[in-house]
Amino acid sequence: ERLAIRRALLSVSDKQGLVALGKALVAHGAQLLSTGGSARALRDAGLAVTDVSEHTGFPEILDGRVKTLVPQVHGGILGRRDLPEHVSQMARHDIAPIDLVCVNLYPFAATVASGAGWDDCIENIDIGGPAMVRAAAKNHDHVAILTAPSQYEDLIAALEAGGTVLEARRRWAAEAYAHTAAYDSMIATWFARQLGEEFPPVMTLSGERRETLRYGENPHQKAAFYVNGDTRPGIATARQVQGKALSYNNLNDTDAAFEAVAEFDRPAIVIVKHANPCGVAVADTAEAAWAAALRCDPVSAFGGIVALNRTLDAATAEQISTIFTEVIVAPDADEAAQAVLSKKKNLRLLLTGSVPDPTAPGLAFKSVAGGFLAQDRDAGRVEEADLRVVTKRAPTSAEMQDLLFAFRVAKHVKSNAVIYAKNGATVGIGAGQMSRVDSARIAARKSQDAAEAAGESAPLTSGSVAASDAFFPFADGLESVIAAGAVAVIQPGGSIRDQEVIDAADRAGIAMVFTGMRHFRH
Ligand code: 93A
Repeated sequence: ERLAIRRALLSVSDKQGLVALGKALVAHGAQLLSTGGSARALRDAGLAVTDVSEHTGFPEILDGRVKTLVPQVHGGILGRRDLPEHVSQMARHDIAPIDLVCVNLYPFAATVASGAGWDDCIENIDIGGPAMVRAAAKNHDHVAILTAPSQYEDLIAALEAGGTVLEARRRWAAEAYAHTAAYDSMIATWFARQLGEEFPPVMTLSGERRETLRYGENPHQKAAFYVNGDTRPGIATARQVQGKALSYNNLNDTDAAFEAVAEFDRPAIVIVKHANPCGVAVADTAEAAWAAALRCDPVSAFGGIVALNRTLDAATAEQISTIFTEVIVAPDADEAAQAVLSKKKNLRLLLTGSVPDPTAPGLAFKSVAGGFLAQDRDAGRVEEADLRVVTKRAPTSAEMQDLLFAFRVAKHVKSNAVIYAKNGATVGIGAGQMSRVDSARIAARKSQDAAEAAGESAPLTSGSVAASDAFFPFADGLESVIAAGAVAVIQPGGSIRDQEVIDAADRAGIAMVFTGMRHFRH
């Protein structure tokens, strides 16, 4: 059974698609009721609109805080058309039924994000909007509720087919409650923050479903991607220019790659496999950075995710396309680069508009049995001034640049992480081992393999610098790094055996600096 729409109430902050929706409703015989700004937008498009205040006989008062919070509106939404008692009460109180409510709420998140003050944020807490949304969703047997411009198309199609069906109204109702739940959770979190509680007593992870994914990490796991309205440039806000849909693993890896590449000021390339970088480089151009990053581990780079912190140009796009790549993510890509990549139908190209601030605060979550862990995202970064030289020999200025580079890479490599770097490029990455010595050895061995593949006689690690994401608990890890050819080392320090480790460094004549900051990543 299809329900026709005789009266619709439109009250939206996001005016996108509003006029098209209004036109379709009028064309199908509906009367439009609307509030201040929405009514104006509809009228400007030449549509006949009744102001809610005129309809109810009650003006908008208290600076708009009370616009729709009146029985004529809520009775019109909540009244059951199948109960004679409801129908007669509505008639007695002169309440006309409202068959469609289209509302999206005051932009609370955007107001907070804009850095607005307390009063502004409070004023942007929508009261009347959620009340109508929840009321209409409750009475979905008789009323359709729309909360996002992306739903208008379906509604217009339903009008053309003679009205809305119950199944669609139930789906819209579910989306409506998800919308108001996410909204209130945002407000609750904001309040707790204002009170100085970074971690509120109750935390609801809220987001809107962007898409249902084909599967999760493995084909037997179901999965979906949720976005929370955070405007941080990256995976959630990126525009996909070409290629098929991203998988769960693609999303995770692309996020890791783009967050890592954002660490660098110079043109940089990060190649990621299984959420770990397998090649990172900075250079004067993205093309040069690509060549240097690829050289680190060309075998692993096959089927990888490539991230840039600069606009992708045609020359770099050409080079990247010489190997099989799953995803390229960059702030932008010029037309020539897009033309190059368009020949690779399966390659996904994501453009983010800009690069995120790696030092910006934010939260990170991890699920555990029975709950989840919440922590600040790792926004820490060390600069040269934070370093303490602990060896007799101090790093040269070239070594210093590479040390800072390598430690920044270490932050994005799963622990235990050991990274060798030279001339602004990684030359060996050891990730995710249970022992630091193993990470050091694996990185050196992979570098040896890379050198052999490139037909070079010396391992790439000889004369390199090395970074460790956490301190060396014993001298053995450091000795293994020295054996691989590292001449300078960066590590947090802080082990009770620091002196043994420093002595080993001095015996080998290498330079070592302590950061005082650790970058575990699990
Ligand atoms: O200030 S409110 O909480 N009080 C209300 O009675 C009310 N009714 C609708 N906010 C209210 N709204 C909201 O106004 C809607 O949720 C929508 O976001 C906005 C649309 O206002 P306008 O049509 O004037 O742009």
